[in-house]
Amino acid sequence: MVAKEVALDLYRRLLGIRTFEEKAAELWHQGHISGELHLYSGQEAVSAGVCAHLRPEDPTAADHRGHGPLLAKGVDFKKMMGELLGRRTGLCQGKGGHMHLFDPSLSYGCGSIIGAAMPLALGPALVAKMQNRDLVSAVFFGEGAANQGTFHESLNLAALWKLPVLFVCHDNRWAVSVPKAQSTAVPWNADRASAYGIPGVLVDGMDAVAVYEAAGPLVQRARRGEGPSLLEATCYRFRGHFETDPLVYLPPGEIEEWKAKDPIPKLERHIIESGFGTDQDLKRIREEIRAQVERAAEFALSSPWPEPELATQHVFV
Ligand SMILES: Cc1ncc(C[n+]2csc(CCOP(=O)(O)OP(=O)(O)O)c2C)c(N)n1
Repeated sequence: MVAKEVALDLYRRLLGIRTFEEKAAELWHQGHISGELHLYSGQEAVSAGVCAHLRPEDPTAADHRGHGPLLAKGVDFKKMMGELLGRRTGLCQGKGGHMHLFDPSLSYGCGSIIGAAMPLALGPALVAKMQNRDLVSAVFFGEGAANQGTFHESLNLAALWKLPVLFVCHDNRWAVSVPKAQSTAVPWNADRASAYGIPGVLVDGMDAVAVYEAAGPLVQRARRGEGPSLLEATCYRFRGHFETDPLVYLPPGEIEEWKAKDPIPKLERHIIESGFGTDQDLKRIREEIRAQVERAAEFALSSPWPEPELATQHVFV
């Protein structure tokens, strides 16, 4: 049971992600976004529940499906939408695109190479430890990435050096079209944590309150200097791997089965049943967030393209 403020805060984070992602899908299908688009719809509770414990200065890394943690940390919708549309006003002046989002104000970065974010999360964790700062480095990835060597190397070194890292694995059942059961030797990645002597926790990633409650003690132990842990959240992506995915590999009825567990109506029921808010209150929040996302889309669509000269700025060599 969480307090009213926490439940409503989680609701805003869930809605921020879902509403932004739906608008991004619409803009992609209208041809406003170049390249592929890997959306986070369905997995919102994982980022919302974890990021509610993070401070802006906590280093946060993610992979190709990285919109969730950035939105959950409270990114400026306008700057993020600008980046998706490749505009000059985007987070990276339109040069990164949707898979390469960087926001120094939220200590956030993501990239397209599967498994690459985990070792990168150890660097800022080591710095925090050496500087005696109580920061937590959170890294978000998929269950497919958990079969990369980088997962095991990162868990091992983080455990050995007792680094303040929270590894967050989204088990959304599919790595593109490969089901977890055909790629992973054990049913749960959380169990792999024991091989490195660190806590591994399995949580229902369709339940924002459950994720919030599971992540809290792990974040706090990292802040106290007690080392890393692994949180595995069972979840599901409500859209294709990317927007051109025909979804031919899915067993019939699977998407519908998971949509019935949608984290947003679940939290709405919890809020209403706990007396934390009424239907009207929730409608007001939905409208407010919808308006913010619409304004961000208008801002991005009317933003200029980056000047060609910018191509060579921020290039090291
Ligand atoms: C090193 C590397 N290999 C392959 C790819 C192509 N690729 C992109 S997403 C993906 C699957 C990732 O699955 P998972 O980690 O479960 O994340 P999900 O897409 O389910 O969020 C692959 C193989 C890549 N981007 N990087």
